[in-house]
Amino acid sequence: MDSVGPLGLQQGDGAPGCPQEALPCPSNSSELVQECLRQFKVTGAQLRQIQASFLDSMEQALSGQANPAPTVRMLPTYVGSVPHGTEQGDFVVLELGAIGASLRVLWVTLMGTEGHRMEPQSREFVIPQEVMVGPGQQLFDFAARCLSEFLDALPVGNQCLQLGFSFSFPCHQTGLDKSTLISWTKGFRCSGVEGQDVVQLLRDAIQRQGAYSIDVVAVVNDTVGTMMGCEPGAGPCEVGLVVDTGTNACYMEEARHVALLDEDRGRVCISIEWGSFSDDGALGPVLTTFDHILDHESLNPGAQRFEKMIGGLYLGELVRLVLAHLAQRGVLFGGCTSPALLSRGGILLEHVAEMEDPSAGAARVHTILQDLGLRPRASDTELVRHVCAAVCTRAAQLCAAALAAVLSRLQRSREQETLQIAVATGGRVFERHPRFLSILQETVMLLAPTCDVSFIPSVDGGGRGVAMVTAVAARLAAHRRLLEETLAPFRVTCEQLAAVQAQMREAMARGLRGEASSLRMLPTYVRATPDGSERGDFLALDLGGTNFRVLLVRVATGGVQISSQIYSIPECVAQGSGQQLFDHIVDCIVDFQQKQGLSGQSLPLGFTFSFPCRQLGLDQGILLTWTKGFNASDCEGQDVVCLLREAIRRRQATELNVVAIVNDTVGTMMSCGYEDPRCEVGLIVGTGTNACYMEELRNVASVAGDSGHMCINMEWGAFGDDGSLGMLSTHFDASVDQASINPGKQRFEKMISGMYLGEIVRHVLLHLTRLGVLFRGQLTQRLQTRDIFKTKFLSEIESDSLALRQVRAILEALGLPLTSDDALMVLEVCQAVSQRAAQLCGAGVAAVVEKIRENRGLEELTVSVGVDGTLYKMHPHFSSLVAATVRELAPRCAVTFLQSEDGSGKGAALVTAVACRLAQMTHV
Ligand code: 0WK
Ligand code: BGC
Ligand code: BGC
Repeated sequence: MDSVGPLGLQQGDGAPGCPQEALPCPSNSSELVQECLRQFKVTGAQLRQIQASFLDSMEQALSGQANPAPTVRMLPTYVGSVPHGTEQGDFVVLELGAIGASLRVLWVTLMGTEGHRMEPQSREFVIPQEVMVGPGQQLFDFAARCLSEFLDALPVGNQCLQLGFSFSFPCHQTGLDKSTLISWTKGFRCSGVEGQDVVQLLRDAIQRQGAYSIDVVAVVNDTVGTMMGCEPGAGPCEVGLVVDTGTNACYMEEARHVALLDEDRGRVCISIEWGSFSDDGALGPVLTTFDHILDHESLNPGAQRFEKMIGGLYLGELVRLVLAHLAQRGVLFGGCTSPALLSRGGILLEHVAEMEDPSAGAARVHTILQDLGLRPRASDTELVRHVCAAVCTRAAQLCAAALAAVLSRLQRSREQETLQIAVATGGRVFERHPRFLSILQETVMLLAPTCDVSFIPSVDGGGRGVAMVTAVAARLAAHRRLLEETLAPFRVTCEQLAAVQAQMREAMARGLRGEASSLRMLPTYVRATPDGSERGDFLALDLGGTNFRVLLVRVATGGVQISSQIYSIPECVAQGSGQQLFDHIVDCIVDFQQKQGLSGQSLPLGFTFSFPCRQLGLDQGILLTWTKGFNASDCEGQDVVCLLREAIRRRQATELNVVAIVNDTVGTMMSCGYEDPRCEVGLIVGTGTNACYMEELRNVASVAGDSGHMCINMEWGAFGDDGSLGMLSTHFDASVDQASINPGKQRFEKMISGMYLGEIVRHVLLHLTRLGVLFRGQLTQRLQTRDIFKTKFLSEIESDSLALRQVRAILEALGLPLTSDDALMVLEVCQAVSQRAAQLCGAGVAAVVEKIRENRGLEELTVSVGVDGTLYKMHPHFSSLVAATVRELAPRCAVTFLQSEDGSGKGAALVTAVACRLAQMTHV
């Protein structure tokens, strides 16, 4: 008598053949078979338990639970929408892994909504066993060779072909064309591939093959291809179910339920990878000893347990193990076995499907068993059919339990009591097995009675679906290329930034010498930064930024106290008459004095006037030109201190004593200089942008004296107005400049500051929409509205803490019709525009600090820069990009950026205090 194997199964000496003397057919062979097959019976309760445990595992994985790791993977596939049939074009599809030991290449032509359906051309190539378990490079080279062989037969010429790669194994996808293999399944076990990006491996192999120019634009799991290939009339299918050598399903989940994704809108296709489902509690009771043997002898013991009970690669094996067991016990075939019966893979899915097919008579079963080297007796054929039926029925029922869990998940994620859904099915188990689909349908109806499910067989194994995804990927790839081309001019190189720095240095030198230069280098008559001895109460005005502020500044030994009030400057006043503007300013001052109980008190007043002024003294400033949307008449060329004093006179607010006018850069430098005496540069990046710094008086041609310092207001906003920034200016900058109230002016400012960045972004978005890259090409009225895209949106959209979902919310509030990819592209546009602005600003600061270092003939310079302005303060990355650019371009300067807390009003008060102190000293 043969020994009993460790699993308690009869294990003949394994040698095929018959026992010495033929074993009579035991009378109870049928019971013996039934008793053996009872193991494959799965009760309704067990199926429901599997369904429930499966659903739990799905939801644990969706929520990103890692410990214990759920046994189904729930992998996002980056396919965000079911096909809307508009896809067009010729695509090559390479299928690897869907159909066991062979790969398939297809040529698919998509005709869009209008055209009729074109039959894909395809060819199948058998993969040699040694290639399936050899080095990964060998497998991908084999695939690339098959690709060429297939294309050799087609008139493709040397056009660049777009390829969709259907790779039917568990992969972590990070994009439509980026996918890392987690683990092989289904008889594949090539080395050097797990953990690698399989798209890159294929691209490298195609490169090595070098026969055709093929662009691999998408990698797709076969379930996704099956779902996407669903006949438009029948669908849309929102579940893809494959039972071929392996088994798996995908479905459209609400993106907000997928923790891995930073999406809250729309749906995303999830590849469940249910082959790895195992839950001892639920599956343990239905696993038979044959399942354990099969798993133990498989290439990946312990893995894909669920798949090994359903997949076509295993159904034949399970039947073989049962038949071998029954034969060795003399229950079947008179105890005879055969090499096919005793060797792995001896019985294939085709055998099982045919033997179970009611239309295939006993004779056909007999023939098949004979072809397997067996000598079946008449009674054997029916018993064999029972074995096939038991194995396949269980497979279909288990598949149904999993599918029912998916349907329950869909009901939950869509909060629907009932669900009407189309499931695309693919794979040879469906095609070849006569009853698999019907058992599946019946069981699903039992387990998911509130779901109305229609099963749509995929017409060509998903090749079309893969082509659909490839078409979408190709469109997205084309969009990405157009986005990159559009944003390329904003990518400023280090060399270009160094050139800007050098040009700014030359312009500074020319400006200081009083020669023609786009940098006016205006002396401010501030000769020193505060030394802490300033004292007194001062009124200060702060005009030119986002807000107009009136301040009371008390400078005392204990420090500086400020109380202030913001007043608005309506556009009609900013662009009205100068008299109206200055009368409005004085009204605000008087209102402030009343509120502060200062009425009648004569306090020295410092006026931060943030516009280019040629100063003739501390309290004399001739407005050269308005900027930042101001355009009040009869002011340019006027001394604004006089204009203010006239308005004060008109208002009889005689107690107001204007002592100093300062630029906001100077006010900011002084304000920060009060805390840090090394602060010798003032920088504003707000509505406008500008900088000032302490220059050696000897270098200032327009002011007498060779010793000491003079703070110079560079008015760098106008840098490049002589065309010197032409090489960096884009046609978007030109559009913004043309549409501004001062075209041709403030070109540097218009590439950097808050008043313009939003507009630059809007023009880029318009351009990309016209190209069809964004917003489905819909040019909405809102997007064509000037200034609708505020610069603060850039700061919000680029903040790291903001998920794409919030980016979407901002854009939707703008009434922009978003697709899921749009938000990401808008974010990239904002990043490109703000990054260039910060780098250009950094190049400017580098020019200034290097000037100071060289002025003082220092090897190393330590200096602080006082900064203010909404853009600099609010944008999440602007300040760090400026600092990084300065480190790059001025490595011998240790620069500290001090964000001004109290604005330049305090600075204006300090300048006034210094002026008052100097005035007292001269009067003493
Ligand atoms: C606050 C300063 C003010 C300056 C403004 C610039 O107190 O003088 O003009 O920053 O920033 P913005 O308000 O334009 O963003
Ligand atoms: C793979 C899946 C694939 C399924 C059907 C499984 O072994 O892990 O990715 O979808 O087989 O081909
Ligand atoms: C003005 C400067 C000012 C800067 C920042 C520019 O438009 O010309 O004077 O410093 O904006 O507010």
